[in-house]
Amino acid sequence: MTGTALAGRTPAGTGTSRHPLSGALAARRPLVCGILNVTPDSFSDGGRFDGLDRAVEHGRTLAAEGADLIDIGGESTRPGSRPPTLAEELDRVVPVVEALVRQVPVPLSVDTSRPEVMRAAVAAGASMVNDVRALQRPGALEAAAQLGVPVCLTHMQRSPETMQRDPRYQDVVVEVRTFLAERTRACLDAGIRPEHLVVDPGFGFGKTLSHNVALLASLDAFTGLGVPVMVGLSRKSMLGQLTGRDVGDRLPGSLAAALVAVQRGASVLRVHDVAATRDVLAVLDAVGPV
Ligand code: YH5
Repeated sequence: MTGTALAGRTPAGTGTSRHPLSGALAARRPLVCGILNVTPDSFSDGGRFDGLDRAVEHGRTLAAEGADLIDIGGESTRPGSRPPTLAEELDRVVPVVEALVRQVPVPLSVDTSRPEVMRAAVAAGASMVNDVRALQRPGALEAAAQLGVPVCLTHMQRSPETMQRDPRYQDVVVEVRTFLAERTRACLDAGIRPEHLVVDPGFGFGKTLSHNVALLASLDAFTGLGVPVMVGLSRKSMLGQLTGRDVGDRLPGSLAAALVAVQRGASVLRVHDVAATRDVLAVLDAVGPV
């Protein structure tokens, strides 16, 4: 983990103020990123947060539970899902960012692959971009570089529509690490500051259970890239496959996965259950480094 990771909230490298995330990363404490889905079909909550008020209320809850940041997403990347139109995605995400930025003292991240949504969300107050397509869409890399905010790059094989149709790798850890190294290089070449980069192996994004388990077991392979590692394991199907539990009963599996991830070097945990995850980290912290 780099000491200055995620420093600098001010646009395009103009200012000297530090990103609110940088202190926690410098303190070597794993960060908890709360998930705020603003999709009508939001898989983990049955679409309960389809209205603006409910989404904002849930964001306030995540902050009150101790989230270090809140990731707001308007595209369902559930396997087989079809993407929203640009207008739909903007309509879902931007009002939530606008409202929440005034109500919570926590930095907001936008989970999007579209440059237009990145720009609109940052203009509305978001201070990080989380892109499961690792800034590969036309214009996304340039938009992120211009915005001057921290960026999370995630690995995905193919697209959400097709990614779970027979995913294959020669060596999943090597291939995902190589991809993330290439995208990190592309970001640096585009002028994104190294301390603004985070990488994520993309659990569930074009991976079988054995691919996901191999990535979790070898997570320390990604810390060698020299930037913080984020993981999104919370409630995912790999935990359903390992435990036999439906999505609503995956909290114990999610907490075990979070613990393993931190012990193998994860710096940011993207989770639904912020309070419970904080409890795991409190116990881990009392024991000290592995
Ligand atoms: C991620 O891993 N994932 S959206 C299926 C589930 C539960 C949750 C029911 N955005 C990631 O959260 N961003 C998403 O099973 C992400 N890393 C990063 N950086 C999918 C999701 C989910 C999918």
